[in-house]
Amino acid sequence: MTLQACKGTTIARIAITRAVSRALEHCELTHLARRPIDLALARRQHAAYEQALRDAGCEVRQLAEQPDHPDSVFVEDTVIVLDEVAVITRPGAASRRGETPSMAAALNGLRELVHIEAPGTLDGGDVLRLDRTLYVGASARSNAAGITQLARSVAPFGYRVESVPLRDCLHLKSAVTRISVDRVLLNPAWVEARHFPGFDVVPVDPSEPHAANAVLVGEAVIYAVSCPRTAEALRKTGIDVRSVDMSETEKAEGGVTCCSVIFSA
Ligand code: CIR
Repeated sequence: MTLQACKGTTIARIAITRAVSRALEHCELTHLARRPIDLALARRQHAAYEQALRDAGCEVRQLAEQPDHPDSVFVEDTVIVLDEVAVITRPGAASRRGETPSMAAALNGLRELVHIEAPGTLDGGDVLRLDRTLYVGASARSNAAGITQLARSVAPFGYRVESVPLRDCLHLKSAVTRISVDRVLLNPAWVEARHFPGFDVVPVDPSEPHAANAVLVGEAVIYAVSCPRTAEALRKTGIDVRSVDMSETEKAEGGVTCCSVIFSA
């Protein structure tokens, strides 16, 4: 599938997702209390999310359900895909390490693969790519050894890695994501704006701490309905916000970015 992207180039995009695990209710939780999850609703919402990806121009490739891996719908954490290479992570939560082999298999033939090795840990949710810089959240999930291994893996391709301190949130992309060619959406209570020079910073509405997580596809921004005030503010600045209801995966501490891995074909 192709789409007309900004600046007149035609880009084909693949979005890898994974069917929601029947074990989702047994997910890892760090900052939230456990609440009942409606699995059937989670699956319907996930299907609508995949449709939003298609509507934004992605070819969606859904990986098979992993019944024994509660958090496996959150594919973002298992890999960082760049144009030149894919880095298969070693997730910080031991319960999630069995999610990576099938992601590696899905990318085989599409990218050269490298792997984060023990004692390194790295979650893809901590890696925010802004052009040739990979900002990595120094979170409880991504350790110094993992960040160093990432830096070594991508340096030959001209990427720089910057470690970014965080507070009170799970991943860097809980706190900041890109919403246009020159803007990032950011929660100043969780990460400092000064780490992202060269980008205009749009703060979340203070009443919506989880509002900094957005998926940019071309010029469309896929965004959770749970953050209506920030969504309205983004729309007022001309951003094409595409709302999706993620209430059930949000109970598992997932946002919109973590349910897909998007890259150029
Ligand atoms: C976890 O704690 O690993 C999952 N319950 C949530 C992961 C969300 N991933 C992400 O934001 N990248």
